[in-house]
Amino acid sequence: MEGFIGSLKLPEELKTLNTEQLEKVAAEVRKYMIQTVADNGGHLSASLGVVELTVALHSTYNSPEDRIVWDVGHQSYPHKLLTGRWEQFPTLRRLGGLCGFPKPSESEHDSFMTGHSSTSISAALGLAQARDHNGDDYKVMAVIGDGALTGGMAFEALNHAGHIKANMLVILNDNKMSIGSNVGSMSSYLGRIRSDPKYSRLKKDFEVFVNKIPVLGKKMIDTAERVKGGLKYLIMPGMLFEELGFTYFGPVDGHNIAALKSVLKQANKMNGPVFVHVVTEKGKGYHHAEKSPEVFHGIGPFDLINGRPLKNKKNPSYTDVFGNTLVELGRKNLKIVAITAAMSAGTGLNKFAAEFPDRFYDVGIAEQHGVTLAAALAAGKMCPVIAVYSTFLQRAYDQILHDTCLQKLPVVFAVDRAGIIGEDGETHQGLFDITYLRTMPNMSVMAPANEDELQHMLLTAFKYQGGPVAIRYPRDKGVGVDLTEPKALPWGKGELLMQGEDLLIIAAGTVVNSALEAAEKLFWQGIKATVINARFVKPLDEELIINWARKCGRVITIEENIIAGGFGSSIIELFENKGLSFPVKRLGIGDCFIEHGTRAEMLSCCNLDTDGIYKEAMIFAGGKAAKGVT
Ligand SMILES: Cc1ncc(C[n+]2csc(CCOP(=O)(O)OP(=O)(O)O)c2C)c(N)n1
Repeated sequence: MEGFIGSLKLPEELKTLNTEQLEKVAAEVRKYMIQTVADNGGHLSASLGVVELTVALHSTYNSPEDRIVWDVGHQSYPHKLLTGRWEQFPTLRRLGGLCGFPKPSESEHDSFMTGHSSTSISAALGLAQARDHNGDDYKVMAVIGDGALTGGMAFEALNHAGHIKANMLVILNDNKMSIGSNVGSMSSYLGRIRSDPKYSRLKKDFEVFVNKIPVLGKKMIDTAERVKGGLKYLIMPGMLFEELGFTYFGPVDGHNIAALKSVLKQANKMNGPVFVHVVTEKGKGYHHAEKSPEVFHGIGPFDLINGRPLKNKKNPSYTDVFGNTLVELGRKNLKIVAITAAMSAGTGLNKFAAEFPDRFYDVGIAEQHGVTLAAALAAGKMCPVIAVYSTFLQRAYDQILHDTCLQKLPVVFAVDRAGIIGEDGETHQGLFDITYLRTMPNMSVMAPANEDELQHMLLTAFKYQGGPVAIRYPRDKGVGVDLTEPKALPWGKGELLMQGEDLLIIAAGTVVNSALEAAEKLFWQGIKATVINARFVKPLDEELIINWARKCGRVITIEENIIAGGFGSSIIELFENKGLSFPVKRLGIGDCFIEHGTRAEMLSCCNLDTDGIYKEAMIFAGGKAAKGVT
């Protein structure tokens, strides 16, 4: 550990430093973070924006006794650096290395695991209540972004914490941005507090005015401090939070360590729930990130000097193909409306939003609301598509089941980042959607083997209109096939790709490609396999599957999903329903969470790459194979 920070015992000694020294710490943290993320990729903009806030927090509070809960957790890099993980930081997001999100098993300074948005206030409230039950005495705080504050859970928790007058601190890191520009009336309200000179002028004028009235003035301030609805509350910023039961401080410049420390000191003296409104700049201190905070929100390795990504994408990603195809379909079908929960760029909806702003909804980080909105749009005879990452769609389980499936409403679910996610790790894996979607009555589920098939599936889904349809596809670039004119696929039909009578391999999704390669390797070992691209996880192509199972006598299923309740399980259920019995080997993810690493590394760890499938198939078919045998 070099530099000034190298001479310090962290985080304790931060408390002994003056502002100038703390600024030095902030500068070193920022530099190291930029260098590391340039090498490893990661969430840079959000972390850059909270460097001073993190320094101020750790120089005011005693972590790990005092508990800091970082909402989403993508902004926790400075926290990691100041709490004993400096040396390990170059392993960030790498296989076996530091996680990109807070993780209690990684450090006692990470008080609660996060990754999904808007959970921090609930978590901090729970920790604060546990502290009180146990008769302990420490501080608990949530650091939440203005984007995360658009999520319903954040309001539920504010509502609860204010009501029970919990002793806790909520720090709003307001940088005007979600991943892209933040949306919604709460965001506009914060904007007014931040930038409307009327608020600050009124606040100042009021204080000057009342202070000029010797006795009455002091009394008025005191009264206004105590009495809700008093004059002060009518004109002070943050009134909404005051009305929810919080004492509001701010807005304070989140890059001014002295100002931050002073506000935190005042906040510390208060009893009950306190809300500190901190204004920061996303991407602060790295001019490429300041200029394009959205690009540097989550980025792969990049060139430090020019800020450009190092990897050149050759093939379009599944996300790109989805976005482009949707624009094409949207031009022909004016009923198509698209919904995102604050992931417009991530889900490829930017182009649709630009061309059809009236048919596009960014609902904020509100997956539950987004799904019910989509269901009701379908009830109103529109053709909604909601594009969501698999992991975040988990939030809306009940809205899919109760509001959509139950009424058989034709909503198209574009389930992006389905399968192994890669470097974001456990909190972001898309490994459960086949299970939770296929078990819902009326839901249909498709999984394309390649990017061209994704186009056809999207058109097929819009044409179907018999109920909700989900299409799941991975965070990956396409396999490089030609993109043809989208055409409707035969409903519920799979595709026979290779014929052999020793073994039936049925794969769902892009694992079809590895299955084919594995089958070729098996062929050279004398094992002739049939390979079926399932295309439909539900409804299954029963005829095709049963015919070939009978011919081959044993079946391997492959999916990028948990095995429990997944695609392979649906094949076993099919056989059981038909009174058939075949040996079935299900390849997928076992009963565990998958950590971070590259997508290729993790697919290999799970035996879902070509070698892994080949090895498993050899063993299942009675041959022998070591991984890597060609
Ligand atoms: C439930 C859920 N939906 C979507 C996301 C993806 N996501 C990660 S960060 C982010 C924006 C968060 O904005 P904000 O809270 O303001 O933090 P900032 O990045 O601006 O610091 C989103 C939408 C998520 N993590 N969780």
